[in-house]
Amino acid sequence: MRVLILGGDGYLGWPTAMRFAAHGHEVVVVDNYLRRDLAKATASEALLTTPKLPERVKIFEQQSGKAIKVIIADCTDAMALNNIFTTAFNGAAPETVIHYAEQPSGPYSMRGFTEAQTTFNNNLQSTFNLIWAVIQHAPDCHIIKLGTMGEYGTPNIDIEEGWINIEHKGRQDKFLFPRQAGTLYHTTKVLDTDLLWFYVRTYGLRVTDLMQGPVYGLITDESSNDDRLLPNFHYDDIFGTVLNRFLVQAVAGIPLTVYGSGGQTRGYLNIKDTLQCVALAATQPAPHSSLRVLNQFTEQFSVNQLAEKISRVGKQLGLKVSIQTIPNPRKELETHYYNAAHQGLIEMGLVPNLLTDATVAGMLTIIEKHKALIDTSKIMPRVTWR
Ligand code: USQ
Repeated sequence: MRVLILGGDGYLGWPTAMRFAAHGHEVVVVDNYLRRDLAKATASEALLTTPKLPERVKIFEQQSGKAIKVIIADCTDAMALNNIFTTAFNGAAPETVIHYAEQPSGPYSMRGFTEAQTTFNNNLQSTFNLIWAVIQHAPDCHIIKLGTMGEYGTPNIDIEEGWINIEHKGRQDKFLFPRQAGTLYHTTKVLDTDLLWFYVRTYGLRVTDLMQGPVYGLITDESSNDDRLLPNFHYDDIFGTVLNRFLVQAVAGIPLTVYGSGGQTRGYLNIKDTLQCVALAATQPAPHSSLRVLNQFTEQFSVNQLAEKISRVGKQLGLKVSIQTIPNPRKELETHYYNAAHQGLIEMGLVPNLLTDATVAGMLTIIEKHKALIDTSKIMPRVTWR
C-alpha cells in the first residue's frame, strides 16, 4: 500500500511509520516539527531527545533494510499538501492517508489566546487541506483520522461508537453521538469530525475516525533494540498523558499528581495497540461515502485506579511511590458515569495488550534507565482552565 502519514514525527506518527514500512508498505511521512517547537517554547521537552526525521529514518533503514521517505512540510499550507499528493509517490496517488498532523495537547490549547489560535488554525486547516487534496488528487484514498474519546466528554449515558439512534416524537433517525469536549484541543477534533462527515456526505469520501483514549508506553516492536528509534515520550504537564506522567513520577520519587478527587475515568490503550488499530483500519478500509467511527481504547480506569496500580507495582520494584491529590487545574467532572462501547476494533481483529503488572514493571524499568534525564520542574501543572 502507498501510505502517507501526516504528523510522522510525533509520539504516534513515528512508530506508525516504522510499522507500515516494516510490513512492506511504501511509506512517506510529512511533518513540520510543530510539536517539537511548541514543546521547546513551553519548556516541555520529551524525556529523550530523539533524532529528527532524516536521521531517524537512516537509523531505521540501517537496522531493518526498509525505507521511509521524509518530507518536511506544513499541512496548513494547501499548496504544499497538494504537491505532496501529486509527487510523493512518483505520480501515483496515496491509497491510505493517516492524519496525525494536529496540535495534540489539551493543556497547551488552554494556555492563552496565542496557543488557542495555534491549535484552532493548525488542526482545522490541516484537516480541511487534507480533505481537498483527497478530493482533487486521490478520491479513492482512505482517510484515517485520529480523533479522540474526549470528543464525547463524560455524558451520563453509555457512549456508543460514533453514532446514536434517536427516537423523537414518534420518528427515528441516526446521528453522530452528541459531543461536548472539555478543552479547545478536543473541540477541534469535534469540528474535524463534522467537517469530514460533511465531505463524506457531499463528495463520497471514505473516512475512518479513530476515537482514541489516552495512550501509554514507549516500546513498539520496531524500537525495542535501539533507543534512538523510541517515540517522543513526554512526561510534562502539557504534552504528557497521565499514565506516562505517573510512571516518570514514580521513578523520580515525586508523589503521583492526582488532579482533584481522581474519579475521572477514561478509556486507555498501550501504544502497541494504537499501531494494531491503525493497521486494522488501513487493511480493512471504510467504503466510499462512509464515515466509520471506531472507539480506540482497550480498558477503562479512573485516575485513582491508575495511581494505585503504579504505586503498588513501583513499590514491588523497590521504588518509593506515594500519591498526592492536588487541586484540579482543569474543569472536568471528577465523579461521573462512564461506559463507552469499543467492540468495533475487537471485531476487526484487535488483540489488546492490557495494563498488567508486568507491563507496568517493564515501562518503569525502561524509564529508570533514563532517570538522570528527568527534569522535575516539568511535573506540576502550569496551565489552568481559567
Ligand atoms: N490527570 C491527572 N493527573 C495528571 C495528568 C492528568 O489526574 O498528572 C487527569 C486529567 O485531569 C484527566 C485524565 O487524567 O482527567 C486524562 O488526562 P490526560 O492528560 O492523560 O489526557 P487528555 O488531556 O484528555 O489528552 C490525552 C492526549 C490527547 C488525546 C486524549 C485522549 O494528550 O492527545 O486525544 O488523551 S482522551 O482523553 O480520551 O480524550
